[in-house]
Amino acid sequence: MSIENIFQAVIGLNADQVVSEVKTELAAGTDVNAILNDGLIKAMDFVGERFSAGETFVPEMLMSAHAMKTGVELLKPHLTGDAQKKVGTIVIGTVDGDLHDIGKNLVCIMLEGAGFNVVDLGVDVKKETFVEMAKEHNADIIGLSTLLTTTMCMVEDTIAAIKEAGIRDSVKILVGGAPLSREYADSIGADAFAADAGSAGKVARDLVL
Ligand code: B1M
Repeated sequence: MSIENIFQAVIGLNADQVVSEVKTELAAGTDVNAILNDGLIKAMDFVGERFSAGETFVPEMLMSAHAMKTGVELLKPHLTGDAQKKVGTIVIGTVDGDLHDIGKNLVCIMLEGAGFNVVDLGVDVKKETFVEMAKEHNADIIGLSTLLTTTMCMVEDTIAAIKEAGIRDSVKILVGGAPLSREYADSIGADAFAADAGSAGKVARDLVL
């Protein structure tokens, strides 16, 4: 019932209420994945549907996104295991031209939970930066995220840059984001595709273990 309050707080653009409701649920011992999936993520999906239908607009979407991110921050310590041995390093970011980071940030949390050292480059990341950072951190995996159909081509461009830099044989490439698919990932030469944050940890582990 109170997970419904979290849902309502996100769609109601109320970050303070998200904080208090999430704290209440954590204190009550509610499953963290239920808070994440049935409260925060479900609310963001709902906001997206309303946006698509022209029933809500960018400023409201931003405020809901802020409210959701505030809730995710509270969940973070509960989603990641602090005593886990690192299984590898992943350099991850949202590709050039794309500013969406909520999904990518969730993926980062799940990758940390799966035991990775995560180097998050943020949003609007140039292909050269992915290459430089992968070299600097001796990355096992490069993770490329995009939410826009207009920036899907930057995923392919970044993979080309990784090949040109001569590091393709030493890194695996994981891609994800709503407009991508396994078929598309295969067609552009990525090693793996993860449909959501829940599967990203396992997919990434399978790449390196
Ligand atoms: Co934007 N936006 N947005 N937006 N936005 C979408 C993506 C859109 C589908 C909405 C719509 O029209 N229905 C649409 C894209 C349409 C298209 O490309 N064909 C869109 C648009 C058009 C735009 C703008 C162009 C709007 C405008 O200005 N006219 C603009 C673009 C700005 C830019 O990037 N250059 C824009 C801006 C914004 C905001 C800034 C307002 C805000 C982003 C805030 C932020 O991220 N900090 C925003 C939001 C919030 C959305 C929606 C509503 C929600 C996205 C989201 O966070 N979903 C979105 C509609 C929707 O998706 N329903 C929309 C929740 C998140 C948990 O899911 O991001 O899919 P998702 O991530 C999942 C998986 O995809 C996967 O795991 C994640 C967790 O489960 N995943 C990976 C993601 N990355 C991965 C990487 C991996 C593996 C898995 O490995 C590396």
